[in-house]
Amino acid sequence: MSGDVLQVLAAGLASGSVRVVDLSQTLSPETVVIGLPEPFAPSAPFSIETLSRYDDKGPAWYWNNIALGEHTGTHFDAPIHWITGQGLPDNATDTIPAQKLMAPACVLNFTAECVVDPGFLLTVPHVEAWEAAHGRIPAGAWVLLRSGWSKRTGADFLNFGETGPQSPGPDVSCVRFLVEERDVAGFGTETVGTDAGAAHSFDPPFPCHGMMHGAGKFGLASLANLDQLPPTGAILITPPLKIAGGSGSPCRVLALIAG
Ligand code: 23J
Ligand code: MN
Repeated sequence: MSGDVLQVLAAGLASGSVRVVDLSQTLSPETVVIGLPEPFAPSAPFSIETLSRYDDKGPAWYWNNIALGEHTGTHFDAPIHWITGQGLPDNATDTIPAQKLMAPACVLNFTAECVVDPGFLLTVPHVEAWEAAHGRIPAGAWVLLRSGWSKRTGADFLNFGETGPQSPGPDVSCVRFLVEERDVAGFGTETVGTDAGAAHSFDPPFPCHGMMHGAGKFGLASLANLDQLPPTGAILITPPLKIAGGSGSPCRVLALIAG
């Protein structure tokens, strides 16, 4: 049975009827990292230094040293990232079961709303309206907020205003609903982190980190190409690097889509 499924998948990949969509941003020293206010520790930007490039440091080989924060660019948030998830079993990048790193995705498109309001908050009624059109979010599925944010570059990506960063994300009730009523795999977003830019002022603050990770659920940040995904039916492949005790890692997020 499962052999048939994989044969169908292999044939689909070979013929192109199953397509692989890359949901990752390119990592470079220009990759914008989250900016936390003092006294919080800043995350290092991505840096890269050539060791050798077919030269006297290595005549036949090219390679680089890289350095980066775990939460840089397109990345995966593990439950241990937040204090609420610190005591959970299998909560870090090296211990999350591999079986949990492939799951279906529901893509909620609120791009138009985010153009009008860059601080757009996803609410339970928004999710219910999406479900009325596309069906109930199944347990174990990713919920991805498609906002168009990945098209932003430079300062517009963090979008700092007078009250702090302005960027879309879920409100407190929506996160609680997705965790408690839908038992999602996690929440994914095109923005720098899973929480809305204004989430520092929510009650509780940073609900998408606190409540998702407290329930053993994951996050995906700085996703791209969500406009290439159907509302339902895509399968995401989201393995973080196997960092011992890691809180997350840059991730080459891939989506399989049919048709
Ligand atoms: C640390 C502190 C606050 C936030 C974050 C990290 C992230 O968004 C992240 O990348 O997990 S909001
Ligand atoms: Mn993160």
